[in-house]
Amino acid sequence: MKSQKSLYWVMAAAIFFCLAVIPQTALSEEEKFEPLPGEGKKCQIGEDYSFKYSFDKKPQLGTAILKIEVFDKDGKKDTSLKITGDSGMPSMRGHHDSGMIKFKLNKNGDYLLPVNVVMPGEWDVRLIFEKDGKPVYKGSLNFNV
Ligand SMILES: [Cu+2]
Repeated sequence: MKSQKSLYWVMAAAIFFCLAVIPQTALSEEEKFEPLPGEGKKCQIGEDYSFKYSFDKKPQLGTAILKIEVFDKDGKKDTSLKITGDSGMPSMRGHHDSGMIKFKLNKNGDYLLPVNVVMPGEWDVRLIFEKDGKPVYKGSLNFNV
């Protein structure tokens, strides 16, 4: 009798989790990434920072290098943030996603991430900017190949 009752609660909790918790977290994760205005355009991160992104060449099949430059309030280049990026195809989530990969800094203070484009279509890169271990900005950029 007692085990039946606890089984009921386990089932109820499982159903609740599937119906309520999973779709909400999936949805809010997707919503949190702000669409970026475009290559070379300035994006504001709160009051203190801004950034812009560009590709080394028009993305095509193969590896494209995504470059991000971060600036402080005074317009000086800043390298104190940590940036990670997850590239993939929005229409084929889970098929080619790279997972979150950390950008590498070059000598000029540019943040660089190789993006592996393996098929034609619409691609996106979802970006997370962190300052002192805390996320300060989430944005996503799209491009077509
Ligand atoms: Cu694909």
